[in-house]
Amino acid sequence: MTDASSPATATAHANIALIKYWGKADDELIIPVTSSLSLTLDALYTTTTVRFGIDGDADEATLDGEVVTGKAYNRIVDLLDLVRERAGITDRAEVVSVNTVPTAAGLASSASGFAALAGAAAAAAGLELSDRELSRLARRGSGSASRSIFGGLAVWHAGTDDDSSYAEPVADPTGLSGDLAMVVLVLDAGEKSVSSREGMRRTVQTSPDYRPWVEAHAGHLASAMEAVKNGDLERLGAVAEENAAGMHGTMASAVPPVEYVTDQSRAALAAVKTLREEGLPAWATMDAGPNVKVLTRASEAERVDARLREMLAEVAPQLGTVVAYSGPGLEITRPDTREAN
Ligand code: 2P0
Repeated sequence: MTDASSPATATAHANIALIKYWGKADDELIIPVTSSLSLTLDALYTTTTVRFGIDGDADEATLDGEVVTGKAYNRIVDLLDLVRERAGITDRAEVVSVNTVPTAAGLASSASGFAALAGAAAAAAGLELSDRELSRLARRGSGSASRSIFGGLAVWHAGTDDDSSYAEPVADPTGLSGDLAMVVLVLDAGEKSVSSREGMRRTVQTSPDYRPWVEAHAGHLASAMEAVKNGDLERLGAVAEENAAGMHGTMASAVPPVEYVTDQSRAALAAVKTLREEGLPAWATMDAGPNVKVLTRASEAERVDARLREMLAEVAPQLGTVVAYSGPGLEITRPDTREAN
């Protein structure tokens, strides 16, 4: 027996795409143009508690103790509406969310945030959803959140409609995900100048390089999946770097350009290349911001981190780094239910 008014808490971890999602085929349902492949990270996560049935006629939300307003608030309400519709309830909810991001800020992630919200809201409303259904629900909040339902390596199948666009774990016969690490170079912890939503819309509509990138993308994903199957980190790293560079190329030729890459980002990308020349496993990827994420082998991660901090000390004195490893999928707890058992 579930009680729709009892709270539920969910924790979801951030993920970084190795093969990217950039561009929507359907803005409303968040159906992407391309499928994508990601690694969920242990060090970065969001914990969210949702309770339906509060007094008043509006949902309430806080993030790290601050009241959420504006667009961010509206996106939370939209996701709660989907859950209410499905559960057949009209109750307003209280949402309390906490981001855990060590050392430096600026990595607060809509992926972990909407995955945790989807999990907590569904459980608090008494819905029993499969991981695939949770992935589809999280996707409606933020595309990349579909992947944060799962730990380790996850693939988000683009699909063509709400039913067919979901993420799932990638078969990992050699246990490669356990050998992976990501060194996150936090060059700038501030708000990004152009939201990824606006950046991808502009890229799809105006960049002459967008279609060629999409055409190359299927080959990148196939190559990455083959690399995972064979436990081939070198191949995975090389294709991830190529796919991300291509994505940023499409942004550079958008009108006006979507510019996330800074001089410091370029210095970090050059440093990663130098590390490879020194014989260390290191490949760079970037998302909708100036920070550079470096894929490496777990056993080499501390060395890669130390070398990068050394090499970038002069050009980026403010640099903060986070060394992250493969993290778990969505965890849901319902305090009241557990007590009853
Ligand atoms: C990704 N990014 O695959 C890509 C690579 C950024 C660059 O997913 O509009 O916050 O909410 O679906 O998921 C960031 O986009 O965008 C993102 P919406 P989201 O990780």
